[in-house]
Amino acid sequence: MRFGVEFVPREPFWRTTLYVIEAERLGFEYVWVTDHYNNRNVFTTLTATAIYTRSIKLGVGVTNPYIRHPAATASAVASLAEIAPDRVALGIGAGDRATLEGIGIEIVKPLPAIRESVHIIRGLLAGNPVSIDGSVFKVKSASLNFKCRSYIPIYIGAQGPQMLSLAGEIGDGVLINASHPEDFRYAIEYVRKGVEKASKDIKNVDIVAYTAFSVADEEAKAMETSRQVVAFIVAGSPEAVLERHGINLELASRIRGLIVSGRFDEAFKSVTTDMIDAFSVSGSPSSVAKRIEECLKMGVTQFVVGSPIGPQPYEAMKIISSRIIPMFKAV
Ligand code: F42
Repeated sequence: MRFGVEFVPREPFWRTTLYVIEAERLGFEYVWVTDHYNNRNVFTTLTATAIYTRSIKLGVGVTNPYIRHPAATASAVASLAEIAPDRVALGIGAGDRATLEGIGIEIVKPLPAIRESVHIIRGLLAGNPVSIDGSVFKVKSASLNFKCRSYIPIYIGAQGPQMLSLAGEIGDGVLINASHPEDFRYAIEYVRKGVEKASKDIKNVDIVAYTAFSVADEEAKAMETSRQVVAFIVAGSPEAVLERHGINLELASRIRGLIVSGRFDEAFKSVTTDMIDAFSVSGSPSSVAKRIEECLKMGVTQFVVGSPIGPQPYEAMKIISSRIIPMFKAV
């Protein structure tokens, strides 16, 4: 099992860079940086971390085909790979609806948009001239003016069934935004469908658990730290997902209403332990290790610890490095 860590570049770049230097020292194999227009830019963040690290893989986790044309994304990742050869991975997804709509960008035909984006990006990175008369992208003839000398695996950030299958079909990997084994059971079934459609071997697809995570020796403290992130996850979760975890729909919609109206404290207070259990991996080292084990059994091949990581992120990364990663080294 590979371990990664996710950072949302909300903090000054030097803090994220220090976290990534520490993550590399502690044995994390991947760092994934999220991409939302209102946070620091994912490519400048990854460039800074590339310069101060030697081996940790640098993942765009994840961009989308609407904020930037796929040909421009190809140029950005190829440029990053020139700075950090053979260390870059590209994650692309439909984009966060609320964030994009906030700047007037509509998510249109997400499935063809992702399929066509991957076609354009893969072609450009391979050094081929690309033309496509797609239902979202029309490209007469595109090519990069420089060679990309690294292979850059393309991961699809996916949650819906059709996107999950598309990820299995065309992706080198899939980043599944979830924290509970039942969600991975559900998701991997669809990924498998796409893998079979492309007559691929699922062993060649990196199945990534992109979790909300919090670990501390004190279970209650770890759980408490996830409360805020879980409130936003509950607010954004489709009813089918809430029902899968037996979450009270009325309470979930109350939390959604509180968040939309900016009454965050009340929203956070309304989060239940069941919600924290369903939408995060939170607790003591032994309880999170048990959850990771369950995800492994579902077919997860990379486990990404996402925000908040723990009450003290540095302490939490040290706990993961010394008491959790070694448990899964051999598997
Ligand atoms: N989003 C960001 O903006 N930034 C990030 O850094 C980020 C990180 C991230 C990491 C992992 C991950 O899994 C997701 C992440 N996301 C991030 C969220 C991601 O960008 C998407 O918002 C999220 O994955 C939800 O999208 P989805 O994969 O579920 O796809 C959506 C669009 C969806 O509704 N899919 C449906 C499905 O079944 O998969 C199909 C929707 C569809 O195709 N509808 C058609 C249409 O044309 O709209 C019509 C209906 C039909 O069936 O044809």
